[in-house]
Amino acid sequence: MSIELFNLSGKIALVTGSTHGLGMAMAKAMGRAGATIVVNGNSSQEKIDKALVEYKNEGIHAVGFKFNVADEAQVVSAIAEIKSQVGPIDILVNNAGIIKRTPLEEMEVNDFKQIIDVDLVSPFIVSKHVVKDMMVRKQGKIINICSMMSELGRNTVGAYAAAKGGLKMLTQNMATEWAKHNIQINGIGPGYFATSQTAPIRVDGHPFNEFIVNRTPAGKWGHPDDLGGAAIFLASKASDFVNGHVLYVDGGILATIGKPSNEN
Ligand code: GCO
Repeated sequence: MSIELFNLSGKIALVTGSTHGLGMAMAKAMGRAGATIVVNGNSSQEKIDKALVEYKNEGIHAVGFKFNVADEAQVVSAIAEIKSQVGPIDILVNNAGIIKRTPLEEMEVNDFKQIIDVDLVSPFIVSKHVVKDMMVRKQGKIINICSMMSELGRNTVGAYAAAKGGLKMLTQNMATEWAKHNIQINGIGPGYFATSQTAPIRVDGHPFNEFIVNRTPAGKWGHPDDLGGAAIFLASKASDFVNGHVLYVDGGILATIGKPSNEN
């Protein structure tokens, strides 16, 4: 019985921004649990095709769809195409996101708006159009990828924190409005992970690198594979009575005030 709880066989999972990084890691984990993965990217078809080879080499059934999650018309047409070519979406992971690290007082308004658009409005757009079918089918899983910045501020990431803080509350409101349709909407809050997005602040000798290792009780950066279990859990029957919850996978960062750098 327990293994069945986490079996995603027969399920179709759309993971936005899943050609690389955390999105790909979560998608691969759900694929290994049996789901068919709908891979999304917006940069190039070449990047999607390259990712599909990676999924295939791991024995994961994956199909690719290039569309911009911030463009409602593209989202509507992509969801219709996915439904006709693959089937109705059972699991939606709103992972696609961007970040710009700039002091608030120096940030261009357009840059601020772009981050809100991609990191907060897009999950609303994609969810709004995916949930319609879930309501009819009386089943569905939506997982919004939040952040440490859903709970904490940090210098130079104010727009991203505003978006991710909003995404936590949007997750709670989606649960409030849609749980009655047997749809579970939750979030995953990754701590600090070794990805291309954090590469600039992770380089050897960068002060932030040492800071995070010291600030994280586990004493290290997360590896993208560390998110797989949380994704499978929130995408599976095992979380059928979990709603509006953000599951932090952060090595303990949010559990502690931290410690002086000379303390073990
Ligand atoms: C940063 C990082 C973070 C992480 C992640 C933490 O500049 O602080 O990029 O934003 O990516 O979101 O949860």
